[in-house]
Amino acid sequence: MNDRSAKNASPPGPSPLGLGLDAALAGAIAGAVGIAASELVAGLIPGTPSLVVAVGSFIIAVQPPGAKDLVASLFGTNDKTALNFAVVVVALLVAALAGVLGRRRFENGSGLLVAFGVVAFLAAALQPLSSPLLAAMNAVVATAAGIGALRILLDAAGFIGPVRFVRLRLGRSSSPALPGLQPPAPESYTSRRRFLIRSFEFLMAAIGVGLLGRLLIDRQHPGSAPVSATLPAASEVVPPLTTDESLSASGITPIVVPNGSFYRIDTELLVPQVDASTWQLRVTGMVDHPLTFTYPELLAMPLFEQYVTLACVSNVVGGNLVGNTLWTGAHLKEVLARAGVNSGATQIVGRSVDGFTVGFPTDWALDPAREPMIAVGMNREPLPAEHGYPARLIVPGLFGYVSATKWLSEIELTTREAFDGYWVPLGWAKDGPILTESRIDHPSADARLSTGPVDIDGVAWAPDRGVMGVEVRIDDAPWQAAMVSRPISKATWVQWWLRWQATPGTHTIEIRATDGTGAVQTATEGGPDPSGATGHDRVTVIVS
Ligand SMILES: Nc1nc2c(c(=O)[nH]1)N[C@H]1C(S)=C(S)[C@@H](COP(=O)(O)O)O[C@H]1N2
Ligand SMILES: [Mo]
Repeated sequence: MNDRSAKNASPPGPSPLGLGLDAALAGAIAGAVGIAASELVAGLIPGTPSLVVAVGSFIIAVQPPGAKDLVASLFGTNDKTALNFAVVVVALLVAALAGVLGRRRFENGSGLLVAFGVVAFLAAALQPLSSPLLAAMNAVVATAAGIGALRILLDAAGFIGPVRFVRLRLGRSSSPALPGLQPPAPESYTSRRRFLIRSFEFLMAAIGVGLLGRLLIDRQHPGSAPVSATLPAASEVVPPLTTDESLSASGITPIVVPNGSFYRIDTELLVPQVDASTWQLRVTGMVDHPLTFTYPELLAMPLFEQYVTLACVSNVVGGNLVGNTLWTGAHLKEVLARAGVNSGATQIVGRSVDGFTVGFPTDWALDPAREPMIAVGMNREPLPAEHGYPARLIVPGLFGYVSATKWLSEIELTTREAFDGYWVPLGWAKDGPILTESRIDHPSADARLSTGPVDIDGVAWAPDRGVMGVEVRIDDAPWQAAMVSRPISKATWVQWWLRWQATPGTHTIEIRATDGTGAVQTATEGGPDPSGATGHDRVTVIVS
């Protein structure tokens, strides 16, 4: 009746479903070849965008307002890998469809791959720092490689063009059945085997080339500062920490987090590499004297040091998107004073080279009790690229999303009404003061413990109101005060510790902090959106 039933009727041939699967497999592998080729080109030729990254960035950029939950979890390191992975999987599915379409008319399949290449090109060309020419070049390479592979694989599967001919030829030459042992394999079986071997070879090649490309791409985007970068000594330095400013309980979260373990959150799939020799920081908007700083000019400003705890609004209760470190930088207030802020300028907007933006109240920054900074150093080293090299904002007391602009390129003075930072239209609060939070680091959830003394410890923070105390509760027993490290400043977290005499059974450990104003951390669970997560951290342990 139709093609399908005709095929069904011929007994030795593969089923239509089998044929469809072969075609889909051919398409998916052709897609893998195309993606691998594009990754290699991006890895070999600096400045060429990775198409996978471009499509991922495009998805990040077009997130519809209200996609808060997706967004809340999108930007950790693992989530970046997950997004790249998802882009590849969807691309392979589209390519599989191209294979199915191409088995009857090759042009339909190759047409779909071309369309896909165009989409990838547009996504790449739209990226703020990309070269459209290199993007186009890479999209052409990827599409050509994909179409070439599709042609070869569909041929090998016996679908198109010189198919029958190729099939017969391959079928004969490749089946040197051992004399006397077996009858020659049926032609379709042999050619299918050929096809599967070919597919496997292409798949292995694609994986190898793709991983090599990925490796080269990652090497172009290190998280560290360039090796040539050096940081001048600050003119105002902090004294070494006193012994009571950090607790010595073994395994406790360090009071100062090393650069390599500091959490990273941003919208970039690859760490932006800013050339400090051409980079400039501009101070614009409602000021008397717009200013421009080169990197050497910024480093020549009086630099100071301070410990500040930075936290992410999307951190969940008990989460690790928070860290305390020693920042070095220029006084934002001094830069603003030089520029001469106009009286109506109620908002400070930070802009990044990558287009990311923040906004926070001018009053917050000018409050005599705090010292916001244009940071250039972290733990007395140049800012690592993944934390904003060459310069970023650090504003004590505010969540990163409204303040801590990495790869800072512009500070604009405007009004609160005139502009909303990147995350505000996506459903996060316009104001982002860090909430009072505390976290149990030990014991871990569901730990099995022995009866007797157990160390309970963790960190608590309430920048920049400060932490006054931390209390622990075991089951329904009264709250008891934990030992707390002496706060380095109101802008930093503290460590807390309590020794507990564990008794057999299942127990719940709960924690709460009191901030510098005397306000006790709320037990009401909420967030993280729009203003940060609330509620007490709790772990359940089993003691025997
Ligand atoms: N350019 C840029 N700066 C940014 C972001 C970003 O996506 N792009 N994310 C902000 C957010 S949400 C946080 S929590 C902090 C995290 O800084 P870190 O990665 O150094 O810990 O950076 C802020 N600065
Ligand atoms: Mo964040």
